[in-house]
Amino acid sequence: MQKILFLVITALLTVTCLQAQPAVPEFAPLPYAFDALEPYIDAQTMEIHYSRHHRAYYDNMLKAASGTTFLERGLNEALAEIASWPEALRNNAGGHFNHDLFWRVMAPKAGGEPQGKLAEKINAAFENFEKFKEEFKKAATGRFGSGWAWLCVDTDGSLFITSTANQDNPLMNVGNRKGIPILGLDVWEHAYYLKYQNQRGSYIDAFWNVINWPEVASRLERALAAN
Ligand code: MN3
Repeated sequence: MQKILFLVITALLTVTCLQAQPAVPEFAPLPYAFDALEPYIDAQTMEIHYSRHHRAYYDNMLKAASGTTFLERGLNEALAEIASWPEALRNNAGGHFNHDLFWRVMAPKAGGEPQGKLAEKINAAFENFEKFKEEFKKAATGRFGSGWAWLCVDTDGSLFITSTANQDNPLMNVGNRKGIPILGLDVWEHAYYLKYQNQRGSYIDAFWNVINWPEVASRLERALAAN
């Protein structure tokens, strides 16, 4: 009887494991050429940043996640409970998520100003677009050392700006203000040093010329639907 029970349980576990295939995130292609964001972000920085830095975070995330259930429910869910996972996952899964977002919220021939609901929410939170830019720059320049500046959606649907250290992000339960990031700026030196050297402020000013506002607006819609 015990043996039959054991066989049934083993069979059930096998079926369950086969069904629950881990959702391995992809290392998506850069949505434009390395030189597409010139002169604001130079081709050499883009190539090294995407092919080496981002690639290393991605590969190391898979390595650290292998043999664990980390990726099974999806990357966003995993990041939301990152405090209970090893440091290597926090750094590398964070690094992968952050860079994947970063490439997509930029585009060639972009910039300008946000439109529609996104513009309304920016005005509601920061008074106007210029004041939003000032506050975002303050967050990005004020982040000591390496990290990110973010525009996020709060649980009530309003927008706020925050910054995180290293490869943390506002999805993580690690003590920063939680929210759904819809725009992010990488302020690690590897993101700007070749072109801007120590002038982080000039790099932040250049960022406004490459922001893909329609993409940020569609991330706002998804965040509102998920809240
Ligand atoms: Mn980076």
